[in-house]
Amino acid sequence: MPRGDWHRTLEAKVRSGGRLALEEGLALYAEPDLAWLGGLANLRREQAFGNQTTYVVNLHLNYTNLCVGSCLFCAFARRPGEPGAYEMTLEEMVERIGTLRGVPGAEVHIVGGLHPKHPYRFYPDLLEALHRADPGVHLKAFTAVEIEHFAGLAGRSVEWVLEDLKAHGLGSMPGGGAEVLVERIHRKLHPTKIGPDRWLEIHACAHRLGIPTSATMLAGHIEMPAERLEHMDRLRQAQDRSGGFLAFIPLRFHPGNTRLAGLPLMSDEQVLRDLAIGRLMLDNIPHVKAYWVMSGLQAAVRAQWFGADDLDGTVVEERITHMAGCLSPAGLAEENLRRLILEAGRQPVRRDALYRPLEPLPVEDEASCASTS
Ligand code: V47
Repeated sequence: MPRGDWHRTLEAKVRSGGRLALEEGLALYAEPDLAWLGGLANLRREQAFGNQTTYVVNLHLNYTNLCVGSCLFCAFARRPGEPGAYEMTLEEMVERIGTLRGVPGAEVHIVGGLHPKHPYRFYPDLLEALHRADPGVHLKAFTAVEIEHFAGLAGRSVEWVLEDLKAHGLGSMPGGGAEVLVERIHRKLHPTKIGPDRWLEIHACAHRLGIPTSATMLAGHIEMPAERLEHMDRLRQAQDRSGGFLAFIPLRFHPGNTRLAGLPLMSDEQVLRDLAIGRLMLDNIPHVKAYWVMSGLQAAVRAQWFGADDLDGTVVEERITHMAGCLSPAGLAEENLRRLILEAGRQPVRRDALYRPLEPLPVEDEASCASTS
């Protein structure tokens, strides 16, 4: 079909809310007109969210980098005693969460390595201590990879672990650890960690228990466009069954200090392409989030015209990507995050951890826009 006709067919499909076929998604990876692709994704984005871009006031708490895993793409993990190894104490974590006190809709995003020594009880105790310190803060914690590790420690099922963590304050789960949901990538990059089927099973289990989650895709290493599409297809099918994914977040791989350090950093254009195709293929996942830490600030501004309706977040002190040579700031003050949205010509709207808009903000809160960096 001539390109003009193909463009018009896809535009009509998107306008009428039709579902894109996998071959159409694959062809979009080869589409030379990136601006047209952005416009197509923007159609879908604006149908649902108009001119608003939401963001969350949050704190990423990477509580330890001690890890028994050995993923090729990771610059964060350390063995005990290795230079750069660290772990936060419970008191330090409680102190950090104190910075969010009284901030409406605030979220703490807790992810760490697979610690070699902590017993299972450490994790519900951690959630309970944080919840007790500030019951108003939403606890978004532990990737499916960590949950599988905890189940091994407890000698219980994943379902038991998730129920127990929920009873101790778990509000939702982040989408990390998915990497690319393709067996070839699992075998090559993270064979000692759970693979695609198990990652999806754990998220399905969380959804059955009423724990919403998000889904990431780590792109820019050894994966092929067809594998990115396979990843999106598996997520789309899983979401048709459970409906529990709140957001899709494509992540830009940072090769520094990893065993893939020879690879180049993916271009901004590729970042935007993943966001746009994610928005178009994942018609059943409501939000597409640009994670400015990994995308970079400039791409995060442009992302808002390539399908992204949300920016994560104030963050405060991200470590996983910074240990891999990432040059973005570690966190952003809320006013600077809002500026990234205004710079894109969008309207900033603070949301809570479940993506519910909170604006208009109370006057005194707007005036003091949480200063986190
Ligand atoms: O799971 C690891 C990835 C993820 C590197 O759910 C790397 O809302 C780039 O999952 N370069 C953690 N990425 C971050 C994450 C996340 C971030 C923001 C929001 C949400 C959400 C989730 O980072 C890991 C892994 O896939 N990662 N190493 C690296 N060198």
